[in-house]
Amino acid sequence: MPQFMSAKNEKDTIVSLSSGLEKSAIALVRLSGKDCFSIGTTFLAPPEKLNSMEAGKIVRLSAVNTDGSLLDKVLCVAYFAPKSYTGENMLEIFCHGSNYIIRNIISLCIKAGARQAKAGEFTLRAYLNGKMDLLEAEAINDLINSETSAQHMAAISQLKGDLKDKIYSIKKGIISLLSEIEVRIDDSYEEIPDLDKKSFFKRLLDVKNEISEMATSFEKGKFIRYGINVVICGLPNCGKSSFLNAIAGYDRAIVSPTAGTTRDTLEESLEIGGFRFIFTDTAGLNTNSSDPLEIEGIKRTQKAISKANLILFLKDSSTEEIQEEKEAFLKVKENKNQNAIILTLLSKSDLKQKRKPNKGEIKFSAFTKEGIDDIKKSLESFCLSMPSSSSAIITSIRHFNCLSMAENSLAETMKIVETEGWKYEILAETLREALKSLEYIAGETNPEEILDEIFSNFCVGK
Ligand SMILES: Nc1nc2c(ncn2[C@@H]2O[C@H](COP(=O)(O)OP(=O)(O)OP(=O)(O)O)[C@@H](O)[C@H]2O)c(=O)[nH]1
Ligand SMILES: [Mg+2]
Repeated sequence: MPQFMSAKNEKDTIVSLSSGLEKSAIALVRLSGKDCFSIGTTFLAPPEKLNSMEAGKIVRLSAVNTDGSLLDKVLCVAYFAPKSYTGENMLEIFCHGSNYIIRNIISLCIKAGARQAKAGEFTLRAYLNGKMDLLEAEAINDLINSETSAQHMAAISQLKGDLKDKIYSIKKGIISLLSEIEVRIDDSYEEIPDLDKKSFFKRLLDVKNEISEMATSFEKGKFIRYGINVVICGLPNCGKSSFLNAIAGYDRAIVSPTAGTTRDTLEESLEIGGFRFIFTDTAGLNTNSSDPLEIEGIKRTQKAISKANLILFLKDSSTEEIQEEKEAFLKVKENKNQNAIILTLLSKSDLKQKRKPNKGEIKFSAFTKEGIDDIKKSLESFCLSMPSSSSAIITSIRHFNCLSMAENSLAETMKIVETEGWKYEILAETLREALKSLEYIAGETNPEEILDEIFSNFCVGK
């Protein structure tokens, strides 16, 4: 359980709408805190029925305005501390989903002494009351925000404890190393045999590699969380906007036979193979343009290219290769992010062909849709090829940073051994640092301001 539990674990009873903000058939208003039942009795009738509620059982009640008029017929469920989501007393009120009713129920709760919950405050209380660790709390938020199957899978895996188990086993490895060092720090333990330095160093390296492998899975985890930025580029009129429309399955972008149709960048987000791809259609790379609008468009194209993870460079297969195309391709290579990959696509395969695809190039037609599925498969394999051998993929920058810190501490430990020899006190110190970084991940120790930052990203009502 976190060390600073009491200060932030206020006595306030909090209230919030926990269901969606859209008008709906049913809405859920939740109260958490020791006074939630006494607050309920001020407007839920009959109060005797509320007072005799059993845990987890549904009870029908009437929500009554201050003037005694009926506001709504509601269903309520009570939970008693510590057996609830937050670990506190909780009252759930299922009312009809009118904004008017929701607003009034919340304001009746507030009049009776409750306070509007802050973002993530229910889950923060659950964490502070030891109902879940930080990894589970974050997984719940990820689950709520998941939109693709990869995001959902990563959140479920974290909720199930895959990441926690992995961290726990790594920590066990470090603790075992640390204990071997600590026991030898005090000279009075003379009967302890010498440290098997070779085996110790090997185990240290193994643990470091394990952490490093986990941290590397963030390469893929980033794509799962934020999506993959794909830029569609090439010479004017090569069929970029038509490709976007073909892959999106509807007329997203304007297409015309006039070169220079697209000026501004245009985005479309699609789920392919469980991953989210954010496609950006761009202005054609006309290196000879003198039109200020087109020049501005090309500037935006270059900017999009520099931010992309994947670049689709389109070549019109119904035309011969020209010098401008070679130059444009070189510009793209110069501008792209170091890790970004370029995939060359030959467009307009339904027309009379003036060139054949080189190795790795895929030909397609936006008209007949030939090749579109192959391109989708290729995009999918781009994600699957990302390193992530461990089942627990890191999708959070916070976890990645903690792992990197732990890895650095172990690297430091090894460096000390190599440069200064077996200085047990210093080695123990760096090993402890590594442990501390790993403890931050599940929130075994965590400064309060970090918690504020984590939970403020939650939705209100969770
Ligand atoms: N036959 C055939 N024509 C295509 C295909 N794709 C695009 N075109 C035609 O090529 C012309 C240019 O298409 P766009 O999709 O606007 O090309 P673009 O690269 O976006 O052009 P800019 O935005 O001007 O740079 C239009 O007349 C399209 O109908 C295709 O697969 N087959
Ligand atoms: Mg276009």
